[in-house]
Amino acid sequence: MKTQKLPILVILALVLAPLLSSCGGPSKIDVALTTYKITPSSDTAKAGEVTFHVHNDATDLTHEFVVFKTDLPEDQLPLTAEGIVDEEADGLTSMGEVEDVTPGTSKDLVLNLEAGNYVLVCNTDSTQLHYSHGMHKSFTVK
Ligand SMILES: [Cu+2]
Repeated sequence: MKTQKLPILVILALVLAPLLSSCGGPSKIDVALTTYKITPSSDTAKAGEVTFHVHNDATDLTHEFVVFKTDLPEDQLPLTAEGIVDEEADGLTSMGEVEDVTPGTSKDLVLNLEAGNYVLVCNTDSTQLHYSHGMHKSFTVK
């Protein structure tokens, strides 16, 4: 009996180890902001703690970074009368944001995200309406 149990345990360990290591641990996403584009290092993350390391690579404008949980298409979020994304509207939930990321600087945003669909947005209206100028990117948490 003992001689048969041991190989099974070894096989279980070999199968489980990679599974466990792939589902634990926080995700870290680098997010580059430029005028007018958001470029994350990955468009997916694992559910749990996600750190967005947001850096403004633009030389001209200050940007911000907002994470919305929503099933809406990234370019069809509800807008306010002023033309920015309506953060209070039905169909989306603001999960958190960093504001006033000046050119050449960075800020970290640490969020606890469940599996689902998200949209990353710059919702600034300085000079132009940044969202309407393309500062949005869909993001999936699995
Ligand atoms: Cu912006």
